[in-house]
Amino acid sequence: MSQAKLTLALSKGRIFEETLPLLRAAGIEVLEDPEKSRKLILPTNRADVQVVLVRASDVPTYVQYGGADLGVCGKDTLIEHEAEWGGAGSVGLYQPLDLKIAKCRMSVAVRADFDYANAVRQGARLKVATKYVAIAREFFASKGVHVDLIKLYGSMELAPLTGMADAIVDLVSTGNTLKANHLVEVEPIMEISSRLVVNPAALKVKRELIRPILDAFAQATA
Ligand code: PRT
Ligand code: MG
Repeated sequence: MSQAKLTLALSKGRIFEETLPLLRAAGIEVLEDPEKSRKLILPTNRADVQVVLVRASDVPTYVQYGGADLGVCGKDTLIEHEAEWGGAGSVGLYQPLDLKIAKCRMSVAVRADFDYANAVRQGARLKVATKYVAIAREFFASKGVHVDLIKLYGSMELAPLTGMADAIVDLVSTGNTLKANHLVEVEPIMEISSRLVVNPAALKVKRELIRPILDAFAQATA
């Protein structure tokens, strides 16, 4: 009888690196280094577990459609993915654990010479560039601030510098990127960490494979 195989979706970089210790706690060793290999499917020490490497923003999609049984992605990515599908809870992804890895915060930043507080006080209409349009829309709506959102896919820092936007909404961890581009953080929006997401059908069908991993991850992040 062919054995069921478990597929875990991860993105290269910080999420892969920071998930490795959790996998190890579950007795799983990834056998290849994604920075050295061009492979997109990585074997592990367990014949019944494999890792697939996808873009960070594609992790929820892979798990939703069953291309992977489970995955790890930032809360930012999850919120934006769910917004595309009609809001929180609409996608039906099971989110059992905050893994407390790849931590950062979502913030508003502006050019050092832009008086954000004053612009908000005056009720000015702000041009805001971001990759995180759902989070930005919800945040400014809750403040009653009118914004024109400009969707970008990266290098948000450039938007205020070129005059295209008054502000950006982006992730900040050390603050070095903002500093290097003469931007200042003016308002935090939310704390971000990475979550485990599980396909609900997989959880039923592959329960005996998934359950011990959930338990080991829960213990390692407690
Ligand atoms: O890079 P790609 O377009 O493929 O996707 P991605 O940027 O979503 O992936 P990746 O691997 O960069 O980030 C994956 C997840 O890590 C994000 O979804 C966040 O949940 C989390 N994370 C944690 C971060 C950061 N910290 C972070 N600092 N993601 C991005 N950054 C970027 C930030 O956007 C900014 O450009 O790093 C820069 C700021 O860092 P500091 O240290 O200079 O403040
Ligand atoms: Mg990135």
